[in-house]
Amino acid sequence: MWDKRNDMIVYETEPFNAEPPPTALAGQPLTPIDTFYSRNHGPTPDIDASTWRLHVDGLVDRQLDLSLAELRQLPVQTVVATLECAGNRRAELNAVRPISGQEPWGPATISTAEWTGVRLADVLAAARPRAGAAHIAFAAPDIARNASPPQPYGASIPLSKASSGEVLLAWSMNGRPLPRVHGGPVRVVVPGYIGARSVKWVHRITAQPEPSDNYFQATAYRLLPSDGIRGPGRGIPLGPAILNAAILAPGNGAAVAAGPTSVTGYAFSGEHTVARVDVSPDGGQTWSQATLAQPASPWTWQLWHTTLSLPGGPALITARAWDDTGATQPEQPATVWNPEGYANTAWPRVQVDVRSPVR
Ligand SMILES: Nc1nc2c(c(=O)[nH]1)N[C@H]1C(S)=C(S)[C@@H](COP(=O)(O)O)O[C@H]1N2
Ligand SMILES: [Mo]
Repeated sequence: MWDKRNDMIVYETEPFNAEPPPTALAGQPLTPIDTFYSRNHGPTPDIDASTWRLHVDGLVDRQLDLSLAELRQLPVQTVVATLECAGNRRAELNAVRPISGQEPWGPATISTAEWTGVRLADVLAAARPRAGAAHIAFAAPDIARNASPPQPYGASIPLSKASSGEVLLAWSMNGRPLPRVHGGPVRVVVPGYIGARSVKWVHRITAQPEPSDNYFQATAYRLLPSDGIRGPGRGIPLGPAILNAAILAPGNGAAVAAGPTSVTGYAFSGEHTVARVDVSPDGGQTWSQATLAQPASPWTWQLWHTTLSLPGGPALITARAWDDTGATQPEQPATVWNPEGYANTAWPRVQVDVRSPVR
């Protein structure tokens, strides 16, 4: 479905929610479109690019109403950026204490693409936000039935982020027209922020003094205290992505031959840089450093690899990333467990069975 690879892990078909098997992401700086995860809260709209329009309003000197052809007259910009769903790795939180009504995402709800479009900053410069504008809200037409009350998808980011050069209104992904399921004809791409802020099928941009009151900004995508009571303004709103990492290969539960074992994964720290990744062959007793690949841009994950020499029998491979501020990942999912199951950044672990060659 949606031209995805056959081995995609599909949690729901309508709305479409799917991630690739972790090994499909291994060693690839850019994720092929057929492998890129997809997260949807409502049915995928079918928007005619020739009649699509973008309205810019709110606290601006000049309201805009742009066609795609008009948008394309602004300077074209390409940014390679990683999108990570805030629910990435929720399955490991479910194992601590079950989280109901949320997709049990594995560690592959993250992908990287080359996005092309125009800078949101250039559109805002044309509209000229007024004094008092502090947030830029995005609205889309897809209606999320599970929102309370049911409503179209929306989100916002601070004006300072919206005015930075990296935030795009994109119509192309990996050199191809933006596929419908990924937000075509035009989506927002907010590099360094949780995926939820990269609003697909965007049709309205509003400058305002406060963050969006849309359900997905005001109520969902927040770290709730353990009482789990949700409501507008409750919990810590998620914006910039938090330092995270995963092991992509070998896969969890894999059998590997004794001797040197190649271990690969990603680390991602949103607006920061990953400074180091440590890998342990024994569940965190001893550590060595992985080799970090040069990232394709400041806005992408950093792939890493190392070779471990594992003794025979069961082994627990563990990793932990550090960023350029010295922050590192918490050891246990229980430390970061939260009622909606967002932002699991605990040490990733992969259990393997090391088999000695038969003599
Ligand atoms: N209009 C709209 N935009 C949306 C969503 C949505 O459901 N509707 N999902 C958000 C979430 S939670 C994520 S993680 C990303 C997923 O983008 P993708 O489907 O291109 O991977 O889109 C975001 N933008
Ligand atoms: Mo998400």
